[in-house]
Amino acid sequence: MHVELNLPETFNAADYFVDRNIREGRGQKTAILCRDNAFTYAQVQAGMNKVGNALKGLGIEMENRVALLLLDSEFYPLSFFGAIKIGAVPICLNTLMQPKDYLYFLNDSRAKILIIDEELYSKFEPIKDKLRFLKHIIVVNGQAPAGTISFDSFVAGASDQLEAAPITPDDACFWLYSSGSTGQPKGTIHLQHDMVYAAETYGKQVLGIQEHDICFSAAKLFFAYGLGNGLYFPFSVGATSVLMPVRPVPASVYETIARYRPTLYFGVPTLYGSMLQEEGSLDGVRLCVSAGEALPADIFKRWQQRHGVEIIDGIGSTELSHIFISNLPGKAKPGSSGKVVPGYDARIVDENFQDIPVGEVGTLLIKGDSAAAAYWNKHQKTKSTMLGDWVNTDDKYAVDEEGYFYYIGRSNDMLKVGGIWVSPVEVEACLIEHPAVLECAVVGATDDKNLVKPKAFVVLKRGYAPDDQLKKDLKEYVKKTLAHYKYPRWIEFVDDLPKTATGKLKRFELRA
Ligand code: 3UK
Repeated sequence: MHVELNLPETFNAADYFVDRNIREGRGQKTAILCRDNAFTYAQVQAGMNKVGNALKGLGIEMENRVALLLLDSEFYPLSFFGAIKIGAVPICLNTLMQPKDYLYFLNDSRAKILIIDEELYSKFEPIKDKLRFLKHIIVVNGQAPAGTISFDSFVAGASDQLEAAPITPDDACFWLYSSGSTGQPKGTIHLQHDMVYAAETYGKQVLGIQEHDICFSAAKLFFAYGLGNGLYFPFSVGATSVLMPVRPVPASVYETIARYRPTLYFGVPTLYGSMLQEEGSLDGVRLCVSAGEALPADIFKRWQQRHGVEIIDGIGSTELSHIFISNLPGKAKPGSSGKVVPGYDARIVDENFQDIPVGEVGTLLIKGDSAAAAYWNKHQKTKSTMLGDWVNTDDKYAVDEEGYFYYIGRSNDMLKVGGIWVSPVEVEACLIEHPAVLECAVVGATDDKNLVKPKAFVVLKRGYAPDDQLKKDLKEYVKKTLAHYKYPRWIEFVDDLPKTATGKLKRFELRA
């Protein structure tokens, strides 16, 4: 089912998500709660306008990319919407990556300016001389190192009045990088109308979000999931968002819930699992949401028993902006991803793209107007994913007679670990550089909570002892070389690896 947005010919998402709230009388309403501060919509508007004017002052123009490497704080909405308001295109970068990843993101996107949190600067510093297009670095939340501009001096003297750039619903709006099992991450180009579509469909019809809601997303704003939860869903109705700059662990999350009493809480399965092992309450929360990877039925049931609140699982993707199949409050089927969200259509197809009967497993295709336009400068990948109206999710799914969808697995080797992509190929390429490793293979294995984590099978070079110390060393090696969540939780030493006649690794044989 398609939902008609009827947006005007001239449309700027920053005007829609920020300025409209002031026009509709919500200027004094709290938009953001962060650390000890509250920011009204009028304050967010003034800050956004200052950022927009300051970007213009540095020569940033329409369609230029503005890279954001930011923790969740009030600087996120100001920078994100400040860029969009002048027609520039923010890129929300994952803060958990390593310097070499930032080198790629910044050169691939040709961003002219980076707005970075002081706490993350050390991950950028090693690559700063290798950037071919970056001209300016703005540092927020701390001291500006030599060669950078502090946020305060960036906006000093900038006006808090700004006319929105007269762009269209189909102009580029923001990018997110999405990773695959092979090749570099893909800059996923989203348009001005995409956030509106997700807010009108999932936001209003599944969450039933309203002005009096307070959202808290443990999943960060740089994820497509967190960006909706913590920014454009609440801003679509003039609600409030709690932004937490620190790492989302059970203690920080329970403390934030107790302090700000959100009504909607958004997490990922791994975090729900670890929150069940710690003390804490959920007073005030009316609904919990899970996405990123399948929520085990056991976690759903234990959460319901302990907190008396339902977790609704839904599947979304970076390419579709947000969730397109979801359980509905009060109607959740544990272990299922739920039903198609109104506004989207789903097909389950065979390898020839023919629809297959109910109950059988096939590839999930999704249609809906929050889909990305293309991957930046990746023509072949764009063609194999964006199939006209349909997006190929590369997920294996089956649907039952009642229309509930069941996640079966990926059609490639990618793993979802704590809701974030891990490419087995990347972890293997890292392990192989360790002096002790001759060959290795990485697959997904399930932990005691039935959640997937990377496991490595390792063939050692002659002269290395297969002991626990070496297992520890190998884990540490990956942890410090790649983003930490990618490290193998288990290492198994083997004499050889299963291969095809042509020497291709048979990864599927190693899966438990
Ligand atoms: C997997 C799930 C089973 C699935 C996302 C909510 O995760 C998000 O986006 P990504 O691009 O990954 C997309 C892929 O992740 N997946 C996500 N949710 C579920 N598998 N059950 C689920 N509930 O393989 C999908 O193709 O990182 C999640 C909203 C926005 C998002 N971008």
